[in-house]
Amino acid sequence: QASTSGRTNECDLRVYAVTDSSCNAAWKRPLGEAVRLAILGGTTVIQIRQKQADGGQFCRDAEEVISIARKAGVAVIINDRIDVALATGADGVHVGQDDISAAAARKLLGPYKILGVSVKNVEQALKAQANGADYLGAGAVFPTSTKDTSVIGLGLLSEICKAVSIPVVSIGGVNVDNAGSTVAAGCAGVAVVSAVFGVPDPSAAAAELRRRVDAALERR
Ligand code: TZP
Ligand code: MG
Repeated sequence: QASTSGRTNECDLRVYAVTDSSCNAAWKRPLGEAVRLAILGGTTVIQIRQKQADGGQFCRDAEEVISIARKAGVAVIINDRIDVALATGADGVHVGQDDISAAAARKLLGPYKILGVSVKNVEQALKAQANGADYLGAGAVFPTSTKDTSVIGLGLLSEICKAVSIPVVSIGGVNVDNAGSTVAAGCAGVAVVSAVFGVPDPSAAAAELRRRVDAALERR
């Protein structure tokens, strides 16, 4: 990724779709098909999150998603697995607070891969930024059944956005109805699992999310 504004590893974070094997299974949609539909609707970045897959399957899935996404100019971020990201030539990695540290991830990735870090408060956000994160995922902002995690709400989300200079995406229970409120709170985009992959029409869902995010960005 070339730098366009002094910061390295820019990435269009407006509609950030995170894959989840359970959503794809529920709708009997193969991963590649789900990703194709999400991108067709206007998804700007894809994260592959395979909590169950072993390394081999994760690499094959990543290669397939990368080949689909590259043609559309959409970045692909790998959840947790730096080895999978490096082996497949993905655009970057996303790590949580219990994964390998942001500092270690940055060291392993080198300067030119995108590094995202999950945060729940201002302290974690500032630390991740200092340790080389390119963007933050803050949440869960709203209640969600996709992941067993605590809810931070819009107030804390806004504090996190104000505290850092890197972009923040909202995650957790984000949908078309509340996406705009997280952008109003300072987010550069929204990260979703079920709002795109857990619905009958991922393409239409991504398109509506994109409209809501773009409209909220316009109003800022
Ligand atoms: N991290 C914080 S909440 C969450 C993750 C991965 C789940 C988001 O899923 P959904 O379906 O968009 O609420
Ligand atoms: Mg993780």
